[in-house]
Amino acid sequence: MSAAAPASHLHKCADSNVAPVKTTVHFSITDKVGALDDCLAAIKSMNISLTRIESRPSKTAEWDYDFFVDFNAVDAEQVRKVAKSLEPFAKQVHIVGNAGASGATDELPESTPWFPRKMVDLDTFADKVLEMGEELDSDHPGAKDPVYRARRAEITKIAKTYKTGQPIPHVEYTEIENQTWAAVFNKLTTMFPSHACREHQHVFPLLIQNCGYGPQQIPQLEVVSKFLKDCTGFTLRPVMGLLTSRDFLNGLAFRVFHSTQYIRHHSKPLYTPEPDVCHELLGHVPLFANPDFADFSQEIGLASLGAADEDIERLATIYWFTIEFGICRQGDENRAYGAGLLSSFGELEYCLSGKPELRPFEPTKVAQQKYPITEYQPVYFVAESFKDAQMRVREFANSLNRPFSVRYNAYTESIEMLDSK
Ligand code: HBI
Ligand code: FE
Repeated sequence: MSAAAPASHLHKCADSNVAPVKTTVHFSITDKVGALDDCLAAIKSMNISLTRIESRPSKTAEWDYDFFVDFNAVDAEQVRKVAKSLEPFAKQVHIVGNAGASGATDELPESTPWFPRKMVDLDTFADKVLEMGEELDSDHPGAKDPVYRARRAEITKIAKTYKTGQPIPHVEYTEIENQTWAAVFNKLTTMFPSHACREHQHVFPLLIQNCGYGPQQIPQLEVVSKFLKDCTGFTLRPVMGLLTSRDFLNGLAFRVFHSTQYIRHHSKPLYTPEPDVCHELLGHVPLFANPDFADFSQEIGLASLGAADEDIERLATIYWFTIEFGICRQGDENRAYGAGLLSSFGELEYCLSGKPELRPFEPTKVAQQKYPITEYQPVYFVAESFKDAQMRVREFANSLNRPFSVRYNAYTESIEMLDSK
């Protein structure tokens, strides 16, 4: 296993369907007195407690209004009833939620897996991590170290309670933690000049100047997040551990990158079976400061909103072969831009050694590629540029079947749904 290559649990991406079913009903009404009253009365008569109601001027027909009504449904039957009760009063009733997935989909109006519409909706991901900090796999170097586990619990508590808009709390890293960071930092920085893409190398000195990068101590996520915000509008958000592919990719639609804040175990500084702060800060962060890469990443995120499970799997595979293990063409050389490569001493060397197979980046092919998670990749995909890769992903996203298209409004930090494409 390469150092800092993300772990074997990354492919477990199925969201579990647990009651209550988080649901958003989306409908439009014409500008007619009492139209909304009728709709809400219909819902109210069913004794459902709503968690949020929002209205917006419609994006499609000039004088219509779009409504977004959130509630926790007890089951698919209840969602169906709500949708039915609205039909006489509303146009285009659309369900966003997982109730349809559990069966009888044909009786429901068009149903789409739930997705965040506003940045604050990302707060709901916090307690849905796949692997908890406290329960490390038995092959994790820190599994039998109670001090390490307690320390992780302390750090992941920050992510558990973090809310959108707050500064990311400062972590006072210990001497041992800073030494682990130094070992990784010193090793990798010797390789960047000959192996990292020019975008990574361009930003790295700025991170040293502005964000406290260096061998002395682990930089603070808050400082790094502010820097990225200035560069591309990307921000970091602390996360307890691995999210489902769906949640993780959805974050990218808002230019939010979920970042761990804890560090690998000190017994094996050049190895980690999962993402840690070294992987995030040395691998991912420098690229998110690049505007084209930021656009590319958000494109994958937007494609993941409300996507079917199979499409999430495809997009996660594209994510894997680009943002984690991507190589790009620069002049007459190949260089690494994937964070899994840039944070792994061994694989960074290997991927450009001429041994593995390199293929051109074509999303439809990449999306079908199987990959090992615990060893070096046998095949890598080479992008011509981030702009080119973004255009290809956009084309790929358009080929996925979704009954609406989405657009991110940076002013309101929310997703606009455009009916049909
Ligand atoms: N969760 N916190 C976190 N960090 C990741 O890098 C990550 C994840 N979940 C899934 C994932 N990466 C990818 O492998 C794809 O499944 C999207
Ligand atoms: Fe990663």
